[in-house]
Amino acid sequence: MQSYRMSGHRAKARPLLHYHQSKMHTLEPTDALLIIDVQNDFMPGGALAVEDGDAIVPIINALAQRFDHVILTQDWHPTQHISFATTHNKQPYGTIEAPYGPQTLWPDHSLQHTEGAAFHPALHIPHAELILRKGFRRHIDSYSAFLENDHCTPTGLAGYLRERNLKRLFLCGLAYDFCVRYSAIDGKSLGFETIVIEDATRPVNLPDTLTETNTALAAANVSRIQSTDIQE
Ligand code: VGL
Ligand code: ZN
Repeated sequence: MQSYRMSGHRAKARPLLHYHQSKMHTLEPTDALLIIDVQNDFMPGGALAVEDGDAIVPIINALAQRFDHVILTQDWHPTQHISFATTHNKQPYGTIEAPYGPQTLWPDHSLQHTEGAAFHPALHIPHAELILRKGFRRHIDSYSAFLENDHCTPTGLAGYLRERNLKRLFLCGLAYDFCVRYSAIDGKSLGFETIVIEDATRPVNLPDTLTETNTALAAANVSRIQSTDIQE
């Protein structure tokens, strides 16, 4: 955090830098872009559609070109997954009590090896180094790219990043208030500097989830920036 003090009579008053105003970020070789779940089922018309979800695809394509290291995640569920409302004969968007705590129920989505689970066809990141699949255990959902929803089963991503000496993560993708949120918070608590690129993400927007996410990210000291705040 930086603020400007008046020093000497020639100093011109400059506005204080508010905490929510982002500073410019210069990319370093130990940075990675972590792109969460840019899959057909989360696009308009998809099984679990995120409003305007497709608007981020060109932004992410352009962003990715500026990173040496890019990692994609892919939500990847088996049939009868615990997060599917149909598995419990319930309506989507309610909550059940799973052994690991509350679990939101969703329409069937990201079914392994279906068109809905495929990446958006316009996503073009030939140099992506890792595609990490998550949510493949029938009895545990995984919003976070690091830890499944029991908050203890690791996906292996933290070990991968450490072994590759990747220290700072810029997050984007879908959905802001679920998988981006939990990935950012877990990444931060596992010791990575973690930054969310706001214009390259969109929320599902269930009741309260957007404001809860903003509060949770602020509490975890995860910063939020615009893609234009990144300079070469
Ligand atoms: C997601 C709900 C269920 C996400 C995945 O990618 O944010 N949300 N599965
Ligand atoms: Zn899912």
